[in-house]
Amino acid sequence: MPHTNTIEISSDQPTTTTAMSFRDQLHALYAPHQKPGHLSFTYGTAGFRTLASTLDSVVFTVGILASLRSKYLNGQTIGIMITASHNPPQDNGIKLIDPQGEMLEASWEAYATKLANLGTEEEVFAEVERLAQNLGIDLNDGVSGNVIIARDSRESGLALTKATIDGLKTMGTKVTDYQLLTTPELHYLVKCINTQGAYGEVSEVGYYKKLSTAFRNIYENFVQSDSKIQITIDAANGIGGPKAETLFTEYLSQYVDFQLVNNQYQDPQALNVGSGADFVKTNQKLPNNITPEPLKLYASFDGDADRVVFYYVDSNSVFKLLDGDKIATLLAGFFKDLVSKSPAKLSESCQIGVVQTAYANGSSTNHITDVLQVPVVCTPTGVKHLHHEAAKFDIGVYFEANGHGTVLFSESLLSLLQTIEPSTPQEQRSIQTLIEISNLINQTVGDAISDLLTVLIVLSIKQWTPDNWDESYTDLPNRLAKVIVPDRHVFKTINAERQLTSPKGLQLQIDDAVSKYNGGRSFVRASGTEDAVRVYAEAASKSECEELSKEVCELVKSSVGL
Ligand code: G16
Repeated sequence: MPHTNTIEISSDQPTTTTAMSFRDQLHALYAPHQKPGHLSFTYGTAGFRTLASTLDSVVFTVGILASLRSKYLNGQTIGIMITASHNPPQDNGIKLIDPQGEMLEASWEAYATKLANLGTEEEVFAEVERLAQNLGIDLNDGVSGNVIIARDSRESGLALTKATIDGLKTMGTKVTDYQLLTTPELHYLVKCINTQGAYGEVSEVGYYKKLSTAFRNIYENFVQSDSKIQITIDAANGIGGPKAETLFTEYLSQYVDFQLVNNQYQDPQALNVGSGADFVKTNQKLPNNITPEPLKLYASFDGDADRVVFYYVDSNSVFKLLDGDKIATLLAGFFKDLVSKSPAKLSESCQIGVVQTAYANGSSTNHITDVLQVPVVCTPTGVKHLHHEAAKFDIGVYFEANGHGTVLFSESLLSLLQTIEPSTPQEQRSIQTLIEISNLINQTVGDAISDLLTVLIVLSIKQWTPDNWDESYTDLPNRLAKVIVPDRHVFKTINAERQLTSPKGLQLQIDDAVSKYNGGRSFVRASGTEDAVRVYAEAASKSECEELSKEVCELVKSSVGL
């Protein structure tokens, strides 16, 4: 039986005593985790991410930083996820989760980068003392921080977890190792712990129960169908597979007929290979091992199940992608409708907004602003940026085109929903649906499993087939390419990553190229998770889009002498 639904807690006790000082503990633990001299690291789009074999020293320092962060926040629990998400099997990474389940506060990313690049024990000690002093943290108060840690299914995950725990031990931090989880499950648990269970029960079972209860309540009250929902999921051979299997088998089998493909999570070499959300979105084609039936819905997760894309083949067997933009438009339209059918006190005050990045297809942005008449905000890539913008709305829908995203409900809206009096059955229905969806969607971070359930339930309520969903607007042909350059950090951007300021002159050349193509748009930015520069292009026709993409890729290469 695969390791699926149980959380194993290796220790809920302090991993070490606080009797020894930080200096002594660091001295005792540092030597095996010294940084190799020739390497340098940056806290990128989603934490540190690179070849797993180079990450030991980094995760050790992240353990120290997480301890400081927890102490700084008066002992609130911080999450540490060991994952490289969509990256290939040989990579790994680490990211920190703040107390409400959100990504690490941006100002601390610089501290993380600084610590990760120090080469000696003395330097690490001095930097930690300096940080502690600047931040008002008492290293010798005998009060330990609190951290929970988990990992995806990568081969390197266990060793990196141990190295991280060594970093935590230097400060006597209490750590609970939840072992194999999806990234969003860990975000959920962090929030549950810090809200003393108000967000949900502090366990993986609690996560399944929260999602499945909301799904069941909506299905039983608002879905009119005699047949079960059908879905096939490509799990990218990652940890989302066994988790989805548990949820659907043990909690939702009455409502959903599911099929899992690419579910070999115990074979780490298969992770994300020919499968998964990134493969499907980037190549705009089916993953391995799916033989599609026309007009049936399929979904792909990524390696740690924090993003999802959908697709189907039409009656002419043409592949059609339903990506993050399509999810955003589906949900924004659904909420707009529900809010308009709510009591006036709610419909007149509730601000709905959508947050996208430069990768959003131009047609989706037009559809949201012109047809749905919902405001759109554009941020740089990275859920950490989108999340903060979405929190400014009462219902903030945020999705990156690659399938990362969720919906945030403001506290004021949630309390209004609890107290407002409906005067018609339709108003009652709208209020109830909004309440249940706020429980169904994982508001801490984009979550492939929770997003999947939300999309399935919305489609069922609307009685929409995949092509009904797809019809709302037509994507402009688009292409996302990668260019490998000697140093991607020379590519610097402004204006939510839509314009380059470096290399000098390149933006003008791109603008020139774009102006030649009907409906053309293109931008270039350095990836924060892979050693590559990403080139996005869209244009009115497929052939123009391909040409524009090629032209801009060539410009990128020649700008760095390739
Ligand atoms: C991470 C981030 C996403 C981002 C993606 C690609 O996703 O969480 O917000 O869109 O990286 O980023 P970049 O273009 O900078 O490489 P994941 O799924 O890899 O954790």
